[in-house]
Amino acid sequence: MTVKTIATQPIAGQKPGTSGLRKKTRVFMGPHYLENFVQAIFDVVGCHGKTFVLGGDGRYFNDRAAQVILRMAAAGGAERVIVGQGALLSTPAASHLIRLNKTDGGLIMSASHNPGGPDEDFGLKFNMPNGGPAPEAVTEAIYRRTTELTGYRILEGQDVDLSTIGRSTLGGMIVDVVDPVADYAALMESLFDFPALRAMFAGGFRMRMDSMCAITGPYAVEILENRLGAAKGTVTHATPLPDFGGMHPDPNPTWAHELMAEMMGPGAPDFGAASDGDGDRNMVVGRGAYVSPSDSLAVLAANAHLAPGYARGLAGVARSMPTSAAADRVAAALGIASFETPTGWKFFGNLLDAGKATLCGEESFGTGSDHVREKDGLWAVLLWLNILAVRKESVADILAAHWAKFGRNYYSRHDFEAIPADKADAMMAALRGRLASLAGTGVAGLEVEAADDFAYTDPVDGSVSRGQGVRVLFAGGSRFVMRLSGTGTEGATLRLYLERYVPGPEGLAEDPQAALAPVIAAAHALADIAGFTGRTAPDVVT
Ligand code: VG1
Ligand code: CO
Repeated sequence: MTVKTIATQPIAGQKPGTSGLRKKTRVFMGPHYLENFVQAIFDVVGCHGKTFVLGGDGRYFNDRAAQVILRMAAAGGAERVIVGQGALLSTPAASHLIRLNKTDGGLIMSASHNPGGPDEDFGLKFNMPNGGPAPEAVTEAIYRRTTELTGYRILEGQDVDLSTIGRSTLGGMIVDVVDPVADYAALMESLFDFPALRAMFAGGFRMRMDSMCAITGPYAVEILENRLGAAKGTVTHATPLPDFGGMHPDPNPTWAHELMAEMMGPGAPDFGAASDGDGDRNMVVGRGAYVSPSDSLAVLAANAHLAPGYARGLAGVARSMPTSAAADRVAAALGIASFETPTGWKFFGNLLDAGKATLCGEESFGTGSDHVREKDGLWAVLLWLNILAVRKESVADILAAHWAKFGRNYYSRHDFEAIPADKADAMMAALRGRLASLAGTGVAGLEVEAADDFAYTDPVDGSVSRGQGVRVLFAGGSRFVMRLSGTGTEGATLRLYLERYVPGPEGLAEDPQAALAPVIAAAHALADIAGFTGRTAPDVVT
């Protein structure tokens, strides 16, 4: 087999966002697009003699992209690539395989919660030897490399059979096709009390897990139904499909509406959950009780010690800046450190590696721990189940008790999607321009206490990330945050994050949108969202 060098030119816009490079699938399928980006990754992280993990969430083009990446890895002299059978791996399972096999990193094919299909989205990201998403310095270097490429190297050869578990070679490179589920399931079994969970299911506990036709299907069936004895059919939409069956695999009340309807309806099971395209997000719902992701992180932090893997307690808790401060209150009560990072899991990596944080979470339905270096949807579901098995209370009761003890951080995120990018940029620029003069002024009946553009200094390596979101803090502790999404592929998505703290004991059972109404009004007035974008109401409320 011969290695060919194909002449190419830089392709504009190959800049990784919050989590890897995401574009329309047809863009990724365009001439040299995938190849250029993969070559830039290998040029930056090195390829010769290295071992990588490769897998994706099964979306359209996943199988073809895997074959291209394998041929390019072989051309670059990689020693070995470990591939999930069928080129499938959930993001947390890929993170685990990278760590377990002490590899040099991994390539994960996914656009995560974005829809899939020929007319939807595809994505690719590189994860480091620690199993976590490449930090900004590395993604920046990859981007710079895409702007100067003149060629890429690829092996001429046939497709590798990825449907059969076992070892083969491609040129001089070893290809190990592995069961995508087995090692991950073993890791979960090492963290959680599987006998107690089996007993709970055997005792009649009922659950619904909506895998949204995405990657967690096989994982959830194996763990929940096969190993824990949940009733057959507990996992719905369990077969990963190239277009996710037309579903939008984003586990929130809007897109997981089937699950929501069942959980809020008569005869609801005890517990419900959903996960996203690549399996790193989770939504958790009790019977008649939706759990906001920020509250979920706080409840998990307060109760993690009930699971064997966390029985020794937590070193610290980290959350992204727009995530509510509910977890901070738990950390303070536990006497452990809390950290506030920019949006995106790559910012948790150093804290986890340094042993400063054990649990991390984002308001965007992401929770995880130091067991891998990604957020992990099924892990969060299993930790909740473990807590339920020990406490033997309903989700609603656990939430109510949590708020009674810590007070409640009412929280909501409003997304305004597909705004023309220039309008969104103008709005953010205008708001940023006014930040310095906002403190002390009044808006819609609230008084601004402080306003800034969030900057983060990594406590481990000292790297600084600026411009991570505008935050406006009001007297009394309410706040809103505004930033533009870094994962979208069409126009700009404005994310407006809203929070209001109520200490209790009164006022803990309000509807979040009603409780947040003053903050919502202030945000609209201050940023003039309607004036800049023409939008008066969000597309998605979570
Ligand atoms: C969104 C979320 C962020 C998350 C990221 C990747 O980013 O807000 O919290 O880390 O998606 O999640 P953005 O830039 O669009 O706000 V996933 O499950 O899409 O890998
Ligand atoms: Co995801």
